Amino acid sequence: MAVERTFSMIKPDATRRNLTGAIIKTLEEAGLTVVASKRVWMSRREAEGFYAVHKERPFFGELVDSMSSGPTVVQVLQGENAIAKNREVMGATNPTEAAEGTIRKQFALSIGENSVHGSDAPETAAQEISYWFSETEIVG
Ligand code: DAT
Ligand code: MG
Repeated sequence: MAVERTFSMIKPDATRRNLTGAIIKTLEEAGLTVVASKRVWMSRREAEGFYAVHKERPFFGELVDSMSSGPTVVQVLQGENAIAKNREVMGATNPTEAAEGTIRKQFALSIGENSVHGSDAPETAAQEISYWFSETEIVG
């Protein structure tokens, strides 16, 4: 296994319920280190750009509305196998299918308001990190 970086986001449904600390605690307990972090209230345009891969999906409008509805915390996580590890700790997209102890099982409200985002592969991790952070903002 190699030390990797991945992109993570705490979504508006979670910041609104004051779950930022609880989510970061779960990530840290899984061995992931926060090496960059900032609070961002994204515009609709930023949300559309970030989720462009989903633009043809029926839920795209709802997704953009929800992601631009309040503050998010965007972060870079670092650790052994960080991309897969973060996906594991997040749990399945649909919280009813998420495993016990995962962030989505504990905190998600629905498939749309599922509290966290995490990159799914090395290419998307690199793209998503550079969408929100410059190299100088990442302190490993
Ligand atoms: P993930 O966030 O687990 O990578 P994804 O990339 O398939 O899942 O979808 C991105 C986000 O879009 C997801 O976190 C919540 C929203 N979404 C996905 N499927 C949805 C659906 N059927 N209805 C409403 N929102 C959905
Ligand atoms: Mg995804």
